[in-house]
Amino acid sequence: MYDVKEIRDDFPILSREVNGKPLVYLDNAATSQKPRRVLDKLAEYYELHNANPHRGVHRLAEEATMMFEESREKVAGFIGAEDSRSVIFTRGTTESINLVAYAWGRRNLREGDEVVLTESEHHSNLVPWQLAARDTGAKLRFIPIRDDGTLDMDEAEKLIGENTKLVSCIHASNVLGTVNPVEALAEMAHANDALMMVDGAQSGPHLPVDVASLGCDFFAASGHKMLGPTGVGFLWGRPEVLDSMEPFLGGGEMIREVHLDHSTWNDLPHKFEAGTMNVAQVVGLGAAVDYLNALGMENIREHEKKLGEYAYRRLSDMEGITIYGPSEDRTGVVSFALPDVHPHDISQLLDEEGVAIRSGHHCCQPLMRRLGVAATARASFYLYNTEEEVDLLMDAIQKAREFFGAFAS
Ligand code: 7TS
Repeated sequence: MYDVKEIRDDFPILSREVNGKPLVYLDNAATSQKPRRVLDKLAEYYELHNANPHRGVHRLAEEATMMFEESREKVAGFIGAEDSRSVIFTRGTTESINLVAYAWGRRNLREGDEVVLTESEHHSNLVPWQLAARDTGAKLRFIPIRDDGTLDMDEAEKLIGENTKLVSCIHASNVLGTVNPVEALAEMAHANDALMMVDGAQSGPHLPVDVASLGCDFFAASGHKMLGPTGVGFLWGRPEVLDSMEPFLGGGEMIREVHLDHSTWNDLPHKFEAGTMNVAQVVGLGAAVDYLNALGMENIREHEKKLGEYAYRRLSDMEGITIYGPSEDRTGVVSFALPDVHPHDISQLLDEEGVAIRSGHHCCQPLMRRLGVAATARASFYLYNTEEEVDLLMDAIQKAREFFGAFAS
């Protein structure tokens, strides 16, 4: 049984107040809150086990190594990766994509090659490829979105061709709530001997993910959006592709032998984990994965889908409001705009009611241009949000409307 009241009790921050009102936290696409189990794990790690893993034979170093590697196994299981050596810990999605853009992109792209992205990418799946394209002479191509926020797959079919070397795409949008058909894109990429990368920042925390059935070659996600600490995320890569790549960062731990004039590389995953990692955060991410598994990703998806649809329905009933993104098959991310009110003003007024939403371009400036706006207001739900919170959001929006209505007249 999915008992949201019980779940909320696991998250200490959810019982605090903001401006004298109970916190209604609806900025989960930016970062999630953390259950006590994760917070306790961080404290336990530092209080009892802290050491530099992989480098010592003393007891603490062994315990730290074991906890670090256990997290890798947990993340691998969570995304259906057969071989845990194919899970590389990074600082998050942004670093994971940069790793691929540097370690794979700089070596494999050349003039005439194309990297296919979409119009709805977060800047972190766009700027690294702009930099790689600038360095290699490769070109970027973009799959357009339809007016409802879904990808134009007919255009995708035309764009992905013999010059394509990589297709990289968000799995779920942080603005529109769209879930992209990455399986179909992976098939198109592979039919052209190209690789497929999936930005899973907004899917890993919210949808059951199985990298084998997605058919991708790389999958990136951030721990802090899936109940884990900040400063940790991961890149999964198909082992043979990771094996064929040169390192990203050089330093300790990623080497086998170092001479004054050259070095050789460690095996996976260590080849891509230079220097002392965010060990406590990696361990905390393992505890977050345990928490998600205990609830069940199918149940979490179901809960958020219901909340997203309920919020979409309630917002649609409001006169004059614009809601961005598809009306069906959406995640718990809902972007909207009120006539004649700047999204920043909406979120500021909502904050006075204790309701935390986000406004801005959400690191998707090209998408904002495509939508013809500078910014949107965005509510994003997670496993601990409730229908009552959607109602509080609606009450707060109504209040904001009345305030601006009175102000305008
Ligand atoms: N990709 C997508 C689709 C995202 O939504 C985000 C963060 C990132 C990549 C980058 O993740 P990071 O953990 O490396 O920073 N999205 C948001 C957001 O929507 N509001 O704040 C951060």
